[in-house]
Amino acid sequence: MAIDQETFQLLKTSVQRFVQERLVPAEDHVEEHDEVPADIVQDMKELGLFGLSIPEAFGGIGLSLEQECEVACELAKTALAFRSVVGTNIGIGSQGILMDGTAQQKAEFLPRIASGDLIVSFALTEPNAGSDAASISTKGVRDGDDYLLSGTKRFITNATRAGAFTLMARTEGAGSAGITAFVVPAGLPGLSLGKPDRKMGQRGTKTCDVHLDNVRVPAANIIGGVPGKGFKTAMKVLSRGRLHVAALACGMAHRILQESVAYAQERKQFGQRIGDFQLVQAMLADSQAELLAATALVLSTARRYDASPLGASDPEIGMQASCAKMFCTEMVGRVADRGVQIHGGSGYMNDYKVERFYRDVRLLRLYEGTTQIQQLVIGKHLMKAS
Ligand code: COS
Repeated sequence: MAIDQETFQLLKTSVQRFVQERLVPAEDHVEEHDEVPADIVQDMKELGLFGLSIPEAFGGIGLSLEQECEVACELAKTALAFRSVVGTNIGIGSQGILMDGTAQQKAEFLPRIASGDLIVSFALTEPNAGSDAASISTKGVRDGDDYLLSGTKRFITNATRAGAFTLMARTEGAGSAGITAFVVPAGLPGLSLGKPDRKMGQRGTKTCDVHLDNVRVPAANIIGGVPGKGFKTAMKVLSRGRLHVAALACGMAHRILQESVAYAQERKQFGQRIGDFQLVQAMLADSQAELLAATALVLSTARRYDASPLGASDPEIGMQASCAKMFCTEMVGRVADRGVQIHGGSGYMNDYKVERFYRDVRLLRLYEGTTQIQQLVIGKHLMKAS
C-alpha cells in the first residue's frame, strides 16, 4: 500500500506548511493550557491526518509505512502533543483492527477512524504489567454472547478523547496465549476514566487510567473473532509503531538542532558568535551526523517493512524496528542534551524551546517499549539465528 510519489509530495508539502504556519505558532498555547485547540484538531481532520495509514478503501490516505514515517518526521518538528492527537488513529489504536480484524470490524470502525470522527486508543499497559506485557491481569469472562471485562489500564494515550479502545484482556488462562484483543466502545456502562496523568513533559498529550468494572462487550468485538490471539496482535502493532516513534525522534532532533544552530549564530561571547567556537561546532556536528544516520535507518527499515510479505509478523523486521526505535530515541536524547548545553544557562529556562523539548523527548525512550525492551527483542532474535 502506498500512494504515488507526486501525490505524496503534495501531501508532504501541505503538512510542512501546516506545521510551520499553524502548529509552531500554537506551541506556547499548548504548553500553557495543556490542550490542543479544537480548531487545530478540525484542521487536522480536513488534512486527512487521522487516516494517513488507513487504506483508501476505508476512507484513509493509504500511505506506505515509509511514507508515513516521512510525514511523522514532519509532524514531529513541532510540539509532540500535536502528533499525539492523531497518533493512535494512525498507529497503535487502529492497526490491530487493520491487521487482524474481521471484514465486518474493518468496515465498521476504519472509516470513522480514518476521518477522525472516532478516536481510538490502545490499551495494553496496566499498573502491574508494563514491559512484561504478557502478564496483564485485566480479565474477560465469557457470559453468553458477551464478555465481562474487569481491570485497570494505565497511561492510556488519548483515553479522554477516545470513542473506542483496542484493549487486551485475559480470557484464556495464563501467559501470552491467554490474551484476547477487543474493540471496546468508550461509552459502555462500567467503563470510567481516572484523573489526568501529570507528566514531565508533552503538555497537551492526554493520558489517564481506564477502569473496567464488568464492562459487557459482545464476543463479536474480539479482533479477528478468535480469542487468545491478542498478544500477537499487540506485538505486531508495536513492531510497526516502533518505526513511527523512531521517525518522531528524527523530526524532533531536526527541530532541536535547528534551534541550537539559530542560538549558536545569534549568541555572542568572548567577542564572537558561540557557533564560531570549535567546541560548539563539535556538538552541532555530532547531532547532525547522528540525525542523518537515524533518518536513514528509519526510512530503510520502513522500506523493508513495506517490501516484506509478512510485514509486522516478520521477526527480522521486528528486530530491525527495535534497532531503529532504540537508536533514534536514544539519539534524540543526546541531541536534546546538547541543545540545552549549547544554550547554556538559557537552555534551562522555559523561555527557550529546548528546555521543553528536552522534557518532551524523554518519553520516546519509554513508550512502545523501553530501550531495554528493544535490546531484549534484538538480543533474543540474534541468539535464535542459526
Ligand atoms: N509479531 C508476531 N508475534 C510475535 C511478535 C511479533 N512482533 N513478538 C512476539 N510474538 C509472539 C512470539 O512468537 C510468541 O509466540 P508463540 O507463543 O507462538 O511462540 C508469543 O508472541 C510470545 O512471545 P515472547 O515469548 O517473545 O513473549 P515475552 O513474554 O517474552 O515478551 C516482550 C516479549 C518483552 C518483547 C514483550 O512483552 C514486549 O514487547 N514488551 C514491551 C511492551 C510494550 O512495548 N509496551 C508498551 C505499551 S504501549 S505504549
